[in-house]
Amino acid sequence: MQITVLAGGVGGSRFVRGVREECARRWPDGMGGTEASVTVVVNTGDDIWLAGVRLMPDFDSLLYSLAGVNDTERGWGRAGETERVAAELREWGVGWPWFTLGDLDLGTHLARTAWLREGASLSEVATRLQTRWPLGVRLLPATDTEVDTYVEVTDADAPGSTREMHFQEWWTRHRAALPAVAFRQRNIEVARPANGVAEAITGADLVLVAPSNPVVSIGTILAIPGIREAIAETPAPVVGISPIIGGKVVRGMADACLPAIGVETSAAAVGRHYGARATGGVLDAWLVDETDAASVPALEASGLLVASVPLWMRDLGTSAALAGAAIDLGAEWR
Ligand code: GDP
Ligand code: FO1
Ligand code: CA
Repeated sequence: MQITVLAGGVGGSRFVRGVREECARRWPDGMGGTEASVTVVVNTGDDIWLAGVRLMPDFDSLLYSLAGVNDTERGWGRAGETERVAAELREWGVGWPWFTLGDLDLGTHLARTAWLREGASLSEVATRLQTRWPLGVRLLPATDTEVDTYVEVTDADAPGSTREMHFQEWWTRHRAALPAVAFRQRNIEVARPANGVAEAITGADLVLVAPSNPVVSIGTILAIPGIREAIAETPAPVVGISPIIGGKVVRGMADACLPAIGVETSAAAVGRHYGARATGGVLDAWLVDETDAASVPALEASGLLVASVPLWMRDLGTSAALAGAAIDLGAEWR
């Protein structure tokens, strides 16, 4: 069984941990692992050069979380982190005072940057980073091209005009509170899927769209030329999981992104936005929460196979149950 998941950071890592767990239960290899192979196509739109190092927030969230070395409270970075270097960088005025580069985390950024400077591609760097811990899944950056996201916001100082800032400044400094007019991924038009990404989609038995931010995580992956084509082509069922429950984002601030693309914060609106593959969209099936069951008939009329199940990933058990529901829905579609 080959499963390919499109994913962002926090929602993505909770879900992928569930997929890994459920695969080990359904397809055990007898050694506590799984015979299923899971590939995760990871959003790179949040990436940034800061203080001379390359950050990959969503990739690192998945890496640390699957390795079990993540800070579960903050949702990003390493457990047991210290911030001595960050304090020094602030004294030097390097980086952003509102953005913390932890000491352990900086080790990752330095290693990644060193390899990039030696000429390795981003996907080669990603492979090296994964050799440190047995993750049980393969992480692939969606593209090797730098496609950092910039946010166009209304300018409070100059009414009627707008200005642009890096997604990380908007997200962490302004906590996504400045109204976003548009999200732009630089150079996305010349980007290509990284080595193995298109094949992971066209060669899969099941493609899952994680309950990740539909605009700046999944939206970025889908905007890379070649990815939608691979999704259109794959014989595998494509099953998405709503990141919205009862009209609210479960964690995070994705609701600050949806208005910029004209999509309402609801499971039904996001499902319609992704659309049915039969009509040029990316999904065959869509999982909504039990509390959104009333939206099922209308969504089914739009050509999607829809089921309602508990979508809250509170712990490994609930994440694995959600992964199981997605696998079952894919099997039903066939
Ligand atoms: P980010 O890159 O760290 O912002 O994380 P993602 O893009 O992977 O996911 C963010 C989305 O995950 C948010 O829109 C949340 O609504 C969603 N999310 C977080 N926890 C849960 C959960 O337990 N269940 C569901 N269905 N969605 C979740
Ligand atoms: N998020 C914050 O809110 N504040 C930070 O200082 C911060 C630092 C940081 C450093 C490395 C990294 O990989 C992620 C970091 N994040 C921080 C999380 C990140 O800004 C966002 O949550 C994601 O990019 C959205 O997915
Ligand atoms: Ca992200």
